[in-house]
Amino acid sequence: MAGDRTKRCELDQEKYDADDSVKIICLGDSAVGKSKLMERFLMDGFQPQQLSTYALTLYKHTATVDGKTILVDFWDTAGQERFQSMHASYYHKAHACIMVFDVQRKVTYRNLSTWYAELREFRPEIPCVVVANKIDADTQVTQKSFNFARKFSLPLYFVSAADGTNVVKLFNDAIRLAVSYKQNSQDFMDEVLRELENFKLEQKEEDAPDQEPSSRIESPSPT
Ligand SMILES: Nc1nc2c(ncn2[C@@H]2O[C@H](COP(=O)(O)OP(=O)(O)OP(=O)(O)O)[C@@H](O)[C@H]2O)c(=O)[nH]1
Ligand SMILES: [Mg+2]
Repeated sequence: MAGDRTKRCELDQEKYDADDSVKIICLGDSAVGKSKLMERFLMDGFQPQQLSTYALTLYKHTATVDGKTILVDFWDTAGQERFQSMHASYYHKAHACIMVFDVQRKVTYRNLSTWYAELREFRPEIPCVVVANKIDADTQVTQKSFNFARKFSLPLYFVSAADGTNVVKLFNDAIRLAVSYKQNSQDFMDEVLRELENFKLEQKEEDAPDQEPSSRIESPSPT
């Protein structure tokens, strides 16, 4: 039971409305190295064994951006086909996206367009970065040009979770992009959601005419 409560609390997405909290999601095919990149950034470690992510893992991180403490939740999902396409709540309130492919497997690069289309369906405006992972296995690949990133004007990072190349830079840039998106968000969907929330609040007030206005919008006091 306590476990259930913790889970609900962890997945409570209202916290992402607070100024100091951002949500960054990770997308890409299975085995491109999404989880290993997270582990490299957060634990500065790399265990080569393959343990495919089951559905969803949340990684928590605290960062300092322009002197301000920011709580970052990284959402890491399974790239396996049996989990595609993802539930809308994975994208809900995300402030940035890290999209990964494996430089050794062309199909994972080709599939970026499918991941990107789904991302844009739910989050039309959030910053997205493209990540070419596993460059330790083929350093020549950094000389290649990858049109996908250019076509959509997305930043491209050549990284390696195995030896750590560019991993810290990638994640720090993604955090900065998420924070700046949050501060300047013009996202149409965000505005629609805000409008809907205000509308619901107004409706509630109309439905409860006997109560004092202040008591209607207060949160329940902690017990
Ligand atoms: N050589 C090399 N291997 C890597 C690198 N990053 C990940 N791998 C290997 O690739 C495999 C898959 O890595 P994961 O991080 O589990 O991949 P994932 O994208 O999280 O996969 P799913 O959870 O199934 O979606 C593992 O065997 C890792 O050891 C890298 O930078 N270089
Ligand atoms: Mg994984």
